Parts: sequence; C-alpha cells; structure tokens
Amino acid sequence: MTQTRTIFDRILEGEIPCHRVYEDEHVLAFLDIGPLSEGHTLVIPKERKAFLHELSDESAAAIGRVLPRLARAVIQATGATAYNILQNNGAEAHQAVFHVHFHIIPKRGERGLGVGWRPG
Ligand code: IU
Repeated sequence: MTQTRTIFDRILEGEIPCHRVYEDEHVLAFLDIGPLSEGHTLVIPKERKAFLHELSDESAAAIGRVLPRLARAVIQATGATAYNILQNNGAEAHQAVFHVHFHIIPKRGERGLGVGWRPG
C-alpha cells in the first residue's frame, strides 16, 4: 500500500497541475479539486506514505509546524469563522487517496461537522 504511486505523487512530481498554496522541503499544500467549501486545502507530506501512523518523525514534525500557519492563511484568505481539520486513514474511514493528507476545511456560519462533512 505504502509504495503505491497515487495521484498526489503525480501532483508532487508536477505531472498534474495543482493550485499550490504552500511548499517547502517536506510539505506541499494545494486547493482540493472537489472543495467542501471555498478554500478547502490539502496538506501533504512529500514522503510517500499511505497512513499517518507510517509517517516519519521528520515529515510529521514538518506538517505539525506548518498546519497552524496554513490554517491562519486559509482563515485570512476566506474570512472563515471556523474550520475543520480532517485526516482519514483507510477505506473504511473514507480515505480515497492513499497518500497521507490533512484537509483544512474552512467554515462560515455553518455549525459543527454537519455541513460539507462526509458521513462517518
Ligand atoms: P480523502 O480524505 O482521501 O477522502 O480525500 C481525498 C481528497 O482528495 C478529496 O477531497 C478529493 O477532492 C481530493 N482530490 C484532489 O484534490 N485532487 C485529485 O486529483 C483527487 C482528489 I483524485
């Protein structure tokens, strides 16, 4: 599973275009192609791992460092009053792309997880 080349590898390698929000040595962030709300952003490690529990400490630290900054940027760009961070692991958890990714889903005037949330 971990070695499988996903669509996110093709994005990382520049084979498929994306709307890039942020990039550093370890992390890429880009707008989700099927946004649940305006500004829905995906944050992915460059390391090719399917699940969070497989991720190296280095990638985990890099993502942990940038997530709050990216959440701030998404709030500023969209005027969101709230947001969800979503991270799915496994098909039963509604993971569709088997490359670790964090969703930042901005919310405006919506309550809780009800709107734009995939069923559990
Ligand atoms: P999930 O957590 O694996 O269910 O989310 C996968 C997300 O990847 C989903 O929100 C898709 O809209 C998104 N996505 C994308 O942004 N670009 C793509 O080419 C593909 C999926 I395929």
